[in-house]
Amino acid sequence: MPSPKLPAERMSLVLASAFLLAVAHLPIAAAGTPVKDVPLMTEAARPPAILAYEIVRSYPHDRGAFTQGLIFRDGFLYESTGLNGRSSLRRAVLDTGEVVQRENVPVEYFAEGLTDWKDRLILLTWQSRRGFVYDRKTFRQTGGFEYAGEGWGLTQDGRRLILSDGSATLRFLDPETYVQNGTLEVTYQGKPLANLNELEFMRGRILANVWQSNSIVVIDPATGHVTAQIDLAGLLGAEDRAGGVDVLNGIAYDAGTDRLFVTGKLWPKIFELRLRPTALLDKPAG
Ligand SMILES: [Ca+2]
Repeated sequence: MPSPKLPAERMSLVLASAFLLAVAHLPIAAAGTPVKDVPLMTEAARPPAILAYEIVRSYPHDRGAFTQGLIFRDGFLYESTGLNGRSSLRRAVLDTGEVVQRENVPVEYFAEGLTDWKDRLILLTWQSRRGFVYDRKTFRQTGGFEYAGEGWGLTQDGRRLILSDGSATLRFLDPETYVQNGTLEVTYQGKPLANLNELEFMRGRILANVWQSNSIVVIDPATGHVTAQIDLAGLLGAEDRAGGVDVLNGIAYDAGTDRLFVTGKLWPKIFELRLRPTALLDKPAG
């Protein structure tokens, strides 16, 4: 008479049988191997990772600047400011905040996003459907172009201009002809994310302010998915808010030194931030 099996052995037999049954019911991939690691949710619906930040330094910023666009090139900050009658294009010294060059935008225009392409600066306007092109050194206007709808934020990825218009859809424009040649719908946990505002291309990702929020979102340019988020609600202290400030807006990246700068409309400071973990910002493989 065989000795009765111990409960543990019985259990392992039961588990082994259950496992075999389960395997038998797994969907079979084309190659004949069972599909493994079925995700609990789709990639699009996955909550974005939270990037932590630390303030490396802060720099002075003109409290009268209603910041709409911000970039860092050749050691200077270039900034566009909005509001009718107060719209301008500026070159500023980072360390002191001193505006060393300025071109006012005609009063009928409300300036918006700003980026560069080669030796040009390209400026959007809010509802005039008109872009302005300037020589980056002299600030002399060298051209212009028309586009449909509104203009909010502007950046470029080395191949295309990327424009936001307050909706969840980013538009790609040819940087030589300014003709639209593509779009990208931005989604946050699978749902369209509207109010995308100032933009910056950084390490293969699109960073975007979201109007009236204290967060910057990190967008995968291949899918439009928001893969990470930086919560900056605590960035500006109470003493800096005194006197009146508007929303967080303005992102500039210096690729040469891997430095990230952020500010807001009418903010007295520009902050240099260090993000963690930076691997989340790296260009996806492939
Ligand atoms: Ca920017």
